[in-house]
Amino acid sequence: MLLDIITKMAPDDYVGFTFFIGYMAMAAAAVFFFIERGSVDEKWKMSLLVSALITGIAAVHYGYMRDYWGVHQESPTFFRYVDWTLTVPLMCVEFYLLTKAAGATKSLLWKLIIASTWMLVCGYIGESMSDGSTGHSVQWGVLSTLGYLYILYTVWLGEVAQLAEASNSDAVKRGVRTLAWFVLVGWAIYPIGYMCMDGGWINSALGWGSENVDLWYNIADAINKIGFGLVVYNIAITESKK
Ligand SMILES: *C/C=C(C)/C=C/C=C(C)/C=C/C1=C(C)CCCC1(C)C
Repeated sequence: MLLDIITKMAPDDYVGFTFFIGYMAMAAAAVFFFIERGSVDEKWKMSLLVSALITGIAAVHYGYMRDYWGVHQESPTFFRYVDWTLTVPLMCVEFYLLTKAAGATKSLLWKLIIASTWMLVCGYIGESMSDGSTGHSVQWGVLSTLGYLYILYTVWLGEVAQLAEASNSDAVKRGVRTLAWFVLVGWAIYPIGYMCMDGGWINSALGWGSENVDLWYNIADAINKIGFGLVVYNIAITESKK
């Protein structure tokens, strides 16, 4: 099956290509973060383990998505959302772990997890039950965005930002600010992909077809999962050298 996909992949199947690259990059990152746990202090090992889990879970799903795309040439929406539903809450865990020493509570963690799950469930309904109409796509897109805005607020101005500011570590302060940029810029790429589906605003206004959905999602995942993990890694290494 896999051999078939490789030998038959069209040279201009750039979406298929990003699934291949995404798979390898996520797998390599997972191995890297896991091994590097050995280079940081005890209290940072959990953060690196979570980075390894995020990229590791993504690698497994990219394996499935690559094959699904190869066979059907269609968006692997189901695997995509299963992956996100596991990995985005884990990114919330990273924010919690980074600000825990400064007083982050479990309730903060749960609020972030609930907001991210809301965001993804609404997005899934928007995509998987799409009837190709703009009404459906916009309605669920807007509902999903409420969850996104809540997370954005929390990491830029709300509890996460305040705790990071109150922490006595420059690495944590700067690191959390960098991660907040990922949420603002990196995560904003996903709605672009979403709006490329049939009935989506970009699809209707600019004529970008639904094949672009996966291209945007794959680019965004590489930035947000590997880049995000590297920022966490950088904080851990800097703090461990003290
Ligand atoms: C590793 C995966 C990550 C960081 C995925 C993040 C996904 C989002 C921020 C998705 C957001 C969406 C909206 C804000 C509105 C339209 C529907 C979504 C789900 C694409």
